Amino acid sequence: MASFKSGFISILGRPNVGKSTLFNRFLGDKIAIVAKRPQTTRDRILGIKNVEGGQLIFLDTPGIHHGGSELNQRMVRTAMASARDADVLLFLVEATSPRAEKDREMVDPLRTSSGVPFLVLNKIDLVKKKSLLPIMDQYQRLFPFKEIFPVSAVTGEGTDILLDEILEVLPESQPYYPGDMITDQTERFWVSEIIREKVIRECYQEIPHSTAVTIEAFEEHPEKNLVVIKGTIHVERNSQKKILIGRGGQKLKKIGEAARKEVEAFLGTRVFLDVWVNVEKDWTRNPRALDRLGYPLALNHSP
Ligand SMILES: Nc1nc2c(ncn2[C@@H]2O[C@H](COP(=O)(O)OP(=O)(O)OP(=O)(O)O)[C@@H](O)[C@H]2O)c(=O)[nH]1
Ligand SMILES: [Mg+2]
Repeated sequence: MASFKSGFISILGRPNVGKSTLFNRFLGDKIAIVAKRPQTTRDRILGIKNVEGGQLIFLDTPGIHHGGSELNQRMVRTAMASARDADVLLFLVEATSPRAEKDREMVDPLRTSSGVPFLVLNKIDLVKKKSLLPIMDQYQRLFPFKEIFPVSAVTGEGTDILLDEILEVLPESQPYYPGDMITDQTERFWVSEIIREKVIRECYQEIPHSTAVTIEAFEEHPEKNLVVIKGTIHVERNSQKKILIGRGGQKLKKIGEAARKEVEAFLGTRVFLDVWVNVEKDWTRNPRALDRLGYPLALNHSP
């Protein structure tokens, strides 16, 4: 009988390099939220891809960065934890702004993991092909990557080759998850992320990293082809609440509508989405508030 392969592939790198975009590309679905802005992903997001002869379990992670708040530190810890036991590590960098020297400490999590390290040079759709070789050379000197893959997560260029090589190096193993499962995140969590994405897209200038979203109710009414969802956007200060709501409630309405449309398309039902705003003073610095709002200390990802 042909052997079966399965394992965990952790996607790591600085904020905004395209980790979540690549993750979604592999999974063929928008499982993780994406934004033009850095520090969008805050959790370890798991996505399962079944192919002939294998099951690939991708872990999208928060961008590795230095930041002051407890939230920032927990995000980075989450990323590090997902590297620890991974079988393959995809270290993502942008071909548009290579900085091998500055990435010296970024590759630290690769040193302490037994996973096979691949360098993924993303966003090659934005640069001339001839600029790639010197960048690959710089990174090869920085760390003994097993291989380097130039890709574009947006166009898909190079991603099939990368997928084949990942499967190649995965260990022989039974699948970890049932064949019909695509993620371990709940619909509730996904909806909270979609709302947070719309907030980032609408209000990043004014409220860059101060929002969290919780879902208080998620009631399914199949007989009416309807799901009723109640969510709360938490901000750190009163002034932020005002910005988020906007004049005459316009901004919050826009955020709610954009989120509702996407959730409706995803769930395939009508959705009634009720979104509130709450001030949770300085929550990004408060360990107890972080626990409550969905950002506990990093756990291991193993099933
Ligand atoms: N042109 C181009 N843009 C890309 C590519 N990959 C990602 N992007 C864009 O880069 C931005 C950041 O993408 P994300 O996938 O959110 O990046 P991330 O690494 O997950 O960011 P964090 O979660 O904040 O760490 C988005 O605007 C993407 O559309 C690519 O291959 N080419
Ligand atoms: Mg991300």
